Amino acid sequence: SPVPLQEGDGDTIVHLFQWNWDSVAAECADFLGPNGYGGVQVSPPQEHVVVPYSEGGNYPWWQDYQPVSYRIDNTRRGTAEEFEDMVATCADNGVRIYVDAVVNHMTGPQEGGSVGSAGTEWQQYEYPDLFGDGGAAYSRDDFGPCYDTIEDWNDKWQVQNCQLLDLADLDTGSPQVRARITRYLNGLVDMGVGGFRVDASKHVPEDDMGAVIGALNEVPGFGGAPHVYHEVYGDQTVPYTAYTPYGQVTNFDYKRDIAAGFANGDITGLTSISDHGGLSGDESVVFVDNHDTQRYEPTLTHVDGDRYYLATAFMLAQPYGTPVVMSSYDFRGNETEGPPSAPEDGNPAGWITRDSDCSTSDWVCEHRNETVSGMVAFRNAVSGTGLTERAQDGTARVAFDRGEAGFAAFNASGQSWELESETALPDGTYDNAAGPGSATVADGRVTASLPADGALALHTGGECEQDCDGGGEPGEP
Ligand code: LAG
Ligand code: CA
Repeated sequence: SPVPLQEGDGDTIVHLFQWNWDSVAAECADFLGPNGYGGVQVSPPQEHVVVPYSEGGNYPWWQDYQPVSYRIDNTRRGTAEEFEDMVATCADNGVRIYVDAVVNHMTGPQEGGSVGSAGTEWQQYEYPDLFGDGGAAYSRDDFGPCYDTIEDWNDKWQVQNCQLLDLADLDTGSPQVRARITRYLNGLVDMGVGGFRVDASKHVPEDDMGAVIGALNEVPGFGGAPHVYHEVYGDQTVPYTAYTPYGQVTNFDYKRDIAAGFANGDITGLTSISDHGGLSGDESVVFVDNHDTQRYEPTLTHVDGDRYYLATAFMLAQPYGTPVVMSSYDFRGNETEGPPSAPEDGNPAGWITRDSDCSTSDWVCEHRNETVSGMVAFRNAVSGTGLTERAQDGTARVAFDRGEAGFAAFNASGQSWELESETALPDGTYDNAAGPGSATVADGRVTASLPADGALALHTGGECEQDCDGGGEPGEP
């Protein structure tokens, strides 16, 4: 059965939303590997529809969620060769690639069909060449049994068999359909892809999902089964736990709790909760926002600045769940807007994604924020330890130990916090992994001043050797 990354590996995943393959590869080598990230969730790699116009959006990002075939060459993010190079380069740097696997459906109607990104001609319910070798197709009988839109979301049969957003719903009960999905996924695994974020899992009947996941090969290099997490908006009709036999699940209850808690300065309850949505931490993938919520329910995103990064730091500091850090491009308020594209580069249609560049405002690069990347190191240093709460002040301030390996404090308020707390961290002076400055532990106590919306995070291995980066708050006792 699928296993999460082993303890001691970095377990933090970053979703490099819409990054092209060359840019992901470069980021693995330049930043992610050296900073202790364990994985990258990439956008769907299979051939997709091309939608040249849509309510002001330019080739919307959501093209990728409408597969036309399972060919991985010539998507908006690059060629098959570039994809394979990326997987290898990331693996060399200890970073797993997680593919966003769209297996519930193919395309919407898109006004009667068209040509996909790799040139495949398609109609809704007719996809003539799934692997580019002329050997496998989907036709109308591979879909259904329901060909209508999901209308009653309280009816589990409809949710799993009818059409999400009018997208042609695959008959995943069919052995032939399962075999094709499995061929697609195992082709990626054999290439070294280390895991999957399964799109719209809730819309695939559990037994069908179990059959597909159970047929996955072992990952060369990393070893073991791929690490799988399912996208499930758990509710009373289809609970999260329906999918926990087949991997982890995206815990939207945790997301709501942490995003609202930090937005409202009400965070002290977040340290003690070991159950969000009826899931244990081992069963959960956790996040503050994702590519959908930052558009459709943006409680807390990079747009909110320090408070958002503080929430992300908290998620990384605490032990519940496997964290996914969102990394966005700036869609400037237009939720359909595609990623920055490069019509000039041998790309007449204009939908090939430009290389990511964190020094421009087009790419937000939340994962490079110093608080976030520092907390990835903190998380790796305290891996396997429990959480012991050490201090609270009102509802917006809390501090805790992670075993004897780390101490972290969070101030989700607009005023600075003069903190004095007990800690099990050994005496010494430590760099602040969550921001500028350093702090000293003496006689089992830490004293520091946390600025508004600031955090302090100290860990073993982060002792100041000769000079800490000095000055700056939070600072010396
Ligand atoms: C997901 N998880 O279960 C993705 O996280 C989410 O981003 C996907 O929706 C969805 N499931 C289907 O894979 C995205 C956009 C939708 C878009 C859809 C297909 O949020 O807006 O739908 O991808 O491209 C678009 C239009 C719809 C239309 C549909 C079919 O917005 O109005 O019905 O295409 O033509
Ligand atoms: Ca389905």
